[in-house]
Amino acid sequence: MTDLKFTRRQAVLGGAAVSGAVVALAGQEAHAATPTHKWEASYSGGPDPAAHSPGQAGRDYQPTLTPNGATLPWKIVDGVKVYHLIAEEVDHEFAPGLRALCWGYNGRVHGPTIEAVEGDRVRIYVTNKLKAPTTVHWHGIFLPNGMDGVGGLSQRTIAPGETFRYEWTFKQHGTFMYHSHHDEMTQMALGLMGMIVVHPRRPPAGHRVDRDFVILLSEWKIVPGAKRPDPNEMTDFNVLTMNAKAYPGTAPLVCRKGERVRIRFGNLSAMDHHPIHLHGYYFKVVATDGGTLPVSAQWPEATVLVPVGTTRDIEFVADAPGDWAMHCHMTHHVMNQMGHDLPNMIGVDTSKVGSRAGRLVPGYMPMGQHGMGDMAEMGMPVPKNSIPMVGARGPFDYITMGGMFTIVKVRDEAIGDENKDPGWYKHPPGTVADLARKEDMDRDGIKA
Ligand SMILES: [Cu+2]
Repeated sequence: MTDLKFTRRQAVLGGAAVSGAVVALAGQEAHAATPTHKWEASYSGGPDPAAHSPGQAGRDYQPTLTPNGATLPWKIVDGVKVYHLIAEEVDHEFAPGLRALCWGYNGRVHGPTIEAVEGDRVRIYVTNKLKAPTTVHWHGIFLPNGMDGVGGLSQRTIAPGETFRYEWTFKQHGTFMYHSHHDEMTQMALGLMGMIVVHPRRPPAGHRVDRDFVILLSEWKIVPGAKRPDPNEMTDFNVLTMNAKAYPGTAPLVCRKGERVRIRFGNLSAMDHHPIHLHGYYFKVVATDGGTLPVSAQWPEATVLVPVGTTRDIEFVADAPGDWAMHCHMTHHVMNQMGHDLPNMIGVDTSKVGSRAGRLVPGYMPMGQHGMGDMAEMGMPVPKNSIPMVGARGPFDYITMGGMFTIVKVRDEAIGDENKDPGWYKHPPGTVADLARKEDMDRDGIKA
């Protein structure tokens, strides 16, 4: 009885727990018929997911948007959604000025987002065009053990040139990921990963949003000038990415004022968790890769920690127009190809060093005595194909961040569905911080 009361209360509090309530109210029999013994709040589709026809965009869900990425196309064969992933080497641009030979899927780094609906039967072919064996693991998905994709443990690896078939029925909704699960350290460091979004068959109340973005966080070591990422790196990652792009290569997230926005983060970095901070808003953390959180358990944040190997969904209403920064709050993760074996020059008087050292090392330039902020714009000679310290020119000045940084652009006017960059925000007069006026300072007794 206690359980029933609790579940009813949850059902009143929010839609996310409704399926749990249905199970509890219908009693033991219904519980036995439930297709998974797992967390009921992540399942909305009724007792038999296999009885559903393939989910349709528009009718059953609002498609997600993967900035800088794509959604994997599918076709329907005898009621089954058929997808094809091709693992292959890809010449990938991280940001203007930096390319590297990575491993990805279907000509992309990372792979395209796989999108489906609860109850969909899916068949995913994986062709291996790499020179090494590989597998694909479907992170967080309830599936038969032999479809789990762990090389050696649940299947033999896919040899170069082979095509494997994975097949299951989605019995849950949420945000998940896929990645190689063979020679993981190497293959994930080179980019073999992507996101999976499964929409609820019967969206709980309040589930529908106007913009539904997908962002996969990852990290790389690319020695300036090198042609390939270095998978042996353990600590000193120097290219931090959202959907495999480092700012200024990252596309903005474009929203219209008043829209309900969801951002689904995944983190498949090798070694780092990323606290992602959104300026100008608070949001609610509404789901993890373990399923939807009951409304009573959702918590407000302005920064969401996305630990490695997890997903986090956040939701907010975009009610404040502007160009709002969204970035990892680890400050070394918003730098591009930063080296970390530098002497600390802060506060050092280098006025005489330059000319003396210049006699020994032509072109020597002492720097860093006032910080790193100016270095990106100095136009120092750098190795070909590298972007050390690079940020981007903003509407007011140089933006000194790179890496895991993007901009949420909220506009009053209509913006279309293509996530097209609307340019810089035009601030209403008098709403931008600027030089203080003398009469204001005099009035307020401020002496400078
Ligand atoms: Cu980070």
